[in-house]
Amino acid sequence: MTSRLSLRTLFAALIAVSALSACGGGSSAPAETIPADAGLVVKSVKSIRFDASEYSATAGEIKVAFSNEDTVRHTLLVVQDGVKVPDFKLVVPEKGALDVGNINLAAGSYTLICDVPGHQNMKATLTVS
Ligand SMILES: [Cu+2]
Repeated sequence: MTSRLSLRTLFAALIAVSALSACGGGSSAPAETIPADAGLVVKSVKSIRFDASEYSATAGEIKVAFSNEDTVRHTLLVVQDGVKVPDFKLVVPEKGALDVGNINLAAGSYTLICDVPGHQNMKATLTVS
């Protein structure tokens, strides 16, 4: 009787724990707010990837917001024809982090990358028009 009861209690506790972790609880700071006037919003998400494979933006000065919904550090750089756009790098060190920066881009096709070692799968196309 006693052992059966404790097993049941243990089971209930396990369910409670898994429900908690499913909610993503445990991150310390609440996610910062993405600016409403951002011209490009990129999120890093679970499994070391961006939240989309293609993004688009309007040529000129673009406010880029980069958020982290993953649990490891990510960066965001813009590359054109194999050359990084200078003086632009956004960094989100942990879950819930947000970095915002401006970049001036002419119309064209660009690649978004994360330069953290081992994250070479993080690639997306940015079409600026
Ligand atoms: Cu990354």
